[in-house]
Amino acid sequence: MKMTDTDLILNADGSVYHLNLLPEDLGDTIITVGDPDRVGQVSKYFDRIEVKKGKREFITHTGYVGQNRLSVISTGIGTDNIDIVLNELDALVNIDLRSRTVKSQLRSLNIIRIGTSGALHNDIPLDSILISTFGIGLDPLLHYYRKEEAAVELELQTAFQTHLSTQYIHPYVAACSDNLLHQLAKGVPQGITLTAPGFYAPQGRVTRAEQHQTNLLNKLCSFRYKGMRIANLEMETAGIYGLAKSLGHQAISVNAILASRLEGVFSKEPQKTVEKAIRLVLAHF
Ligand code: R1P
Repeated sequence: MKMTDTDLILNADGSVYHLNLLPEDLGDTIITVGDPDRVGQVSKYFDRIEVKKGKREFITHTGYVGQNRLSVISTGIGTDNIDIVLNELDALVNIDLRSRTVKSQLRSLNIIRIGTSGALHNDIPLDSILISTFGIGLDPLLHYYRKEEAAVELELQTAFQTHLSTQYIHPYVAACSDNLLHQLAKGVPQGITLTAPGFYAPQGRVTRAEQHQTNLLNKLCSFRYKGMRIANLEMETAGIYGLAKSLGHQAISVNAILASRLEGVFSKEPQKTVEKAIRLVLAHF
């Protein structure tokens, strides 16, 4: 397979179009964050920083924690940006950018999201950390890619589609990487994360606009499947899990719980909670 100049756009220095990175700029583990300002919040823990590059909302710092070379990259908000970030990350490791052909030896990246999120149940404490076992996507990103569907993903998808009972939404389901879950999740609460294609109505927030799903929050809360429930809401996890799986990478999402949606309460110390999530992840390197 050969990519054309428009399939895979490269900048004048040979870097990938949006991330503005060359293959050697990338570490072995990738931490994604939504907020470009969070990149420095992560890289301040690096023993040394070798690369600082960026374009638009995609800021990258690459450096070392001990012997481990890590890159932290901001994705901005939403799975439309995840489409760009994951495909360009994959191109950096799995496509020969000179010949524009797929390499014979493919690499599988470890991708760890450190993001913010709102809890759907009162027993998930504000300012706690939660790891996503599955992402349920209400966004359309994975309708454009094929991935291998595990039986549990298909069952969960069918159960949730039936529960939603609407023609407007077509959810997809993608699981986290078992390896990364095993590495990171010891002692950390876990749950299903719902990825929404917007912040307001798509996450059941009241706005002045009339909405199709007037009872969305309660509907999401009441979903149960084989003892599992939706724990939290955000805007990237399902896209990261689905596209990572489609491209052969490993992904996990670590959520700082900044809101209790049922109580309508927002964290008084969001930066401290995000910092807690960052330290939890970096403690593994
Ligand atoms: C919305 O405010 C943003 O915050 C959450 C959502 O997923 C969305 O990107 O995550 P981040 O703080 O990682 O951006």
